[in-house]
Amino acid sequence: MRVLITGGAGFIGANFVHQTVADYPDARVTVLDKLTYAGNPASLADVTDRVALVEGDIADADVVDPLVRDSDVVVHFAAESHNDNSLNDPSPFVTTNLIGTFTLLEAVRRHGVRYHHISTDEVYGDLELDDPAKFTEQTPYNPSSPYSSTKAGSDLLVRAWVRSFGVEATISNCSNNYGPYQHIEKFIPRQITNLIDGVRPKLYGAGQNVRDWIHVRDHNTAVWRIIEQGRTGETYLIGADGEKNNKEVVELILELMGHDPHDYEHVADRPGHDLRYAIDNTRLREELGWEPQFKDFRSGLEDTIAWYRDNESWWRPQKAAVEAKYAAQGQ
Ligand code: NAD
Ligand code: TDX
Repeated sequence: MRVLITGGAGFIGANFVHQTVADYPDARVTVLDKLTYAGNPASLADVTDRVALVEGDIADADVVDPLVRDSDVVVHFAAESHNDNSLNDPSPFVTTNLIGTFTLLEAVRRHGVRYHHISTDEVYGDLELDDPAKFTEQTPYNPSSPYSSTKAGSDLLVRAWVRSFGVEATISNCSNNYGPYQHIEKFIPRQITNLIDGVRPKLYGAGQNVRDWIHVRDHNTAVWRIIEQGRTGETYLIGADGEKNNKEVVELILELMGHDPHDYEHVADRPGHDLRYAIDNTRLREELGWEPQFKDFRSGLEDTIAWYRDNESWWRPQKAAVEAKYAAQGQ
């Protein structure tokens, strides 16, 4: 099996590459990654004997076409992925998330290659804090930010290419991931690395916003399950019943790292900040028999903290620039 993984030098993609190499010894793995600020070849350093890393842009048809032609399945993770960045400069979000996905879809259409599209629960907008509802595959799209709107647009392109051209594709929309190799601009690794540096964690606004946390390895086992057993043209929501508000998460990180759980700061809120995400994973469980393995958030977080402590050389080069950018926006 020849697997093309876009964005394989990013957080979830790199974890997916590691899992693929471990679980599919016969797979021939190629990663296509532009190596933006979020892509780090060091995340693949221990699998270089099994993985071909091609540096290139998913929006460049000349790069994409031969790689897709020589693949049996394309798993598309590459994206501009950070909401805060999309508020400062939406332009690369449009190019990568929309034109990049379009370019891949045209290539899989030409060559008849199986395609799996990685997306987010943010395409559904947000829920009220006191609403018992969760997102399902039937929830109407209602994205809030430039990031989530370009992800929503990319999902709709996939649906149209399935219906109009018979492309063999599946889509998954997952909730917030945590685990090793996540860029330190994101909430959990930012707070862990702040504490390593003796800096207090930063909560946007009142910290009441709720995210539905899933360990990245559970996300990726679900993706493989969908690739192998999912129905063409279908969407599967991925989540592990991990709803927590941001204040709870920061308090737990502080406690696990040996600090007073209330020793954090409130900083400027994110404009348009989505209140709450929550996934109903019934379809994934009942149709595909998937179950999360990392059911204990506390121990998953402990392992993640240990990873950032043990891998300072991986994140240290980025830390000063990330914090300078946040400081400039009062965060
Ligand atoms: P990330 O920002 O850590 O990694 C993105 C990767 O894509 C990087 O390696 C980057 O270099 C690469 N890339 C960016 N633009 C590219 C381009 N034009 N051509 C080729 N490569 C390019 O992102 P992530 O958190 O790993 O997210 C991966 C995917 O999962 C995204 O599609 C994201 O929307 C989705 N997702 C993420 C989460 C989450 O919690 N992080 C949750 C649900 C869905
Ligand atoms: O310093 C911070 N303080 C803070 O309170 C940061 C960086 C974030 N936050 C809040 C904002 C969110 O409510 O924490 C929550 C999580 O923030 P992010 O890590 O930026 O994630 P989010 O915006 O929820 O989006 C993530 O999950 C869905 C990923 O970045 C997306 O790619 C994915 O689609």
